[in-house]
Amino acid sequence: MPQEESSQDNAMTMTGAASLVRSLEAVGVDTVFGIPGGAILPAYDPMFDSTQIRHVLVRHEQGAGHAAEGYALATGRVGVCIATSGPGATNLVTAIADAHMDSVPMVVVTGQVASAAIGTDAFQEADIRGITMPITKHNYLVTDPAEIPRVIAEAFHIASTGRPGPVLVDIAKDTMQATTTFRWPVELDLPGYRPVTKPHSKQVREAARLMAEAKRPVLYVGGGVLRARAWDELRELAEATGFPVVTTLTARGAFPDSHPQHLGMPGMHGSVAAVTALQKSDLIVALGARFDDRVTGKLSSFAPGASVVHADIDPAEISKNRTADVPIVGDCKEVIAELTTAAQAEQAAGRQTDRTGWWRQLDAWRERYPLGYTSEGGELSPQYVIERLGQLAGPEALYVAGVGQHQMWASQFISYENPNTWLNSGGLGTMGYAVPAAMGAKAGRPDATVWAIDGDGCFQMTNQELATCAIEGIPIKVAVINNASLGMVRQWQTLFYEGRYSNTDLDSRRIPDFPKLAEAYGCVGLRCDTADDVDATIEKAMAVNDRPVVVDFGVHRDAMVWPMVAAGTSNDEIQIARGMAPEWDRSDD
Ligand SMILES: Cc1ncc(C[n+]2csc(CCOP(=O)(O)OP(=O)(O)O)c2C)c(N)n1
Ligand SMILES: [Mg+2]
Repeated sequence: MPQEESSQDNAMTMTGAASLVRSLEAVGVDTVFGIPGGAILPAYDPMFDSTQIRHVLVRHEQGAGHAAEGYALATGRVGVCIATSGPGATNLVTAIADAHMDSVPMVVVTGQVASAAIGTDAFQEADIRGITMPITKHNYLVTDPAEIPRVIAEAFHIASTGRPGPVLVDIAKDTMQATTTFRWPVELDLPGYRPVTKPHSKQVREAARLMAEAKRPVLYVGGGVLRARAWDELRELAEATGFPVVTTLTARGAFPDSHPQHLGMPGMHGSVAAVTALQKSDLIVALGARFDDRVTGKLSSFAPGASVVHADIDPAEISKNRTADVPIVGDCKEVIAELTTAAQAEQAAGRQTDRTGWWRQLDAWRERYPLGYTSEGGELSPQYVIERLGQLAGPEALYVAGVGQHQMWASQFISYENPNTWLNSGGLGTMGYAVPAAMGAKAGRPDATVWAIDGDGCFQMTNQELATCAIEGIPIKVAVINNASLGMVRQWQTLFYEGRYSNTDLDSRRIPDFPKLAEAYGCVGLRCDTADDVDATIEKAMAVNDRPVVVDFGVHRDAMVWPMVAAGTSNDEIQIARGMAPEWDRSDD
């Protein structure tokens, strides 16, 4: 980030709009996703001339927002989306909330009505700053064109440092039309914003002491480890301590699934070993995780015997849900590296605890209760489709899920070996995330194979971005796991509403015809309804690289996601199938 004093020499006279585009270029933006309209129109004119910035014209602003998220997660850079005032801006709200919940670095640029008209209910006026106040990390309303370079520099700095998140820059139309002076670099002066990255050494030592003594420890790894790009450090810590690792829905890929110390995903649809390891642990080392209700189940009964070391860059997360015995504020990359050093020092001083009994117990749980599924009635199993997709596309591909049963199966049945290969909407649970997020990921990483794994319900929320993908040359692949229903909601109706399927039947085997819809959008459309055809169909889809492909997999609608901890109940109540709890040995307790 440029920090030097500006010199008069590089001051140039131009419009606010040109200053905006120059500023975006100066922070290194190469791709933006958006749709123009009246209030943002001045910015679109100089953008037309930019040789550095590729503008991807989406079909709905929500698509621009999720595409910016996908771009950010796939590349590690800040994602950028742009929209006009009023409805353009409000269409971005879901994606902004999504990025906020999952700590995705994103800068959102919106046009605002002319400054004199603000507050008059002018045409297409919406107080987008007010609307997004609780779902942005920071936001700006710019009415002075001279501020544009500084605001853009700050927005990118704030979005990408500390705990990442979305930053909104709303710029009045007349501010973009006015003449101003563009100066770069700008000096960043943010006295109220200094994220603590370096952990307190006393806290690290205290954590290492607890770690050395623990008999039943677990490393509880959250998405913060990916945001901090701390996967190498995590592996070193895990191997130095020999602790078991669980990775949450947002952290899948932070630690290789094939690693012998990996117990899988904790939480509502986590593995028995991961859920139970946390539950029975005597020490939880939480790294960039936030004790989300989908992980803890009923909070008061979560891991009753565990002490907690909680490391996070955001002090507000620490002791928010579960009291931390050792709070550590800092960047996970630094914290984890220091924890490893401190843990090794404990070992060198001879302070070690024998954990063979704990590992015997963990191994027994995972051997006895591996993830699995049964094929029902000869119909295609959704889990089988997803498992084969993961095996055929391999661990270098990127997988982007929608929200629902297919998302949980994609998290469970694909083996993630590499960081940032699994993208999904964890915190907000946004149906419609997959297609546009996959588009953004593929735009950012054109050489990678990008598979969206979507539900038939989710797909119908944002599939219009297939037109964008086809026209802009962004050849994503989409596997629609078509159970003709809002499957996850249907599962809850099966379990908790006596099978009364109120408004969850989509009838989407008939309408719309997804392969035909794909063809209409300039994509290749394929269909597969039997297990025997799965491999050949995936291979056919893999062979298409000049345009997007959509595969409609017609699957069994009664397949359910297991294991499951019903919402609001204790993790002790985990079920491995309907009405079936694991059989705990007496010695387990
Ligand atoms: C925007 C939005 N609306 C509603 C929901 C509630 N919801 C969660 S999962 C789900 C069903 C998703 O259906 P589908 O995409 O077909 O996936 P499936 O569960 O069948 O795999 C619904 C309606 C949501 N998460 N997001
Ligand atoms: Mg469905």
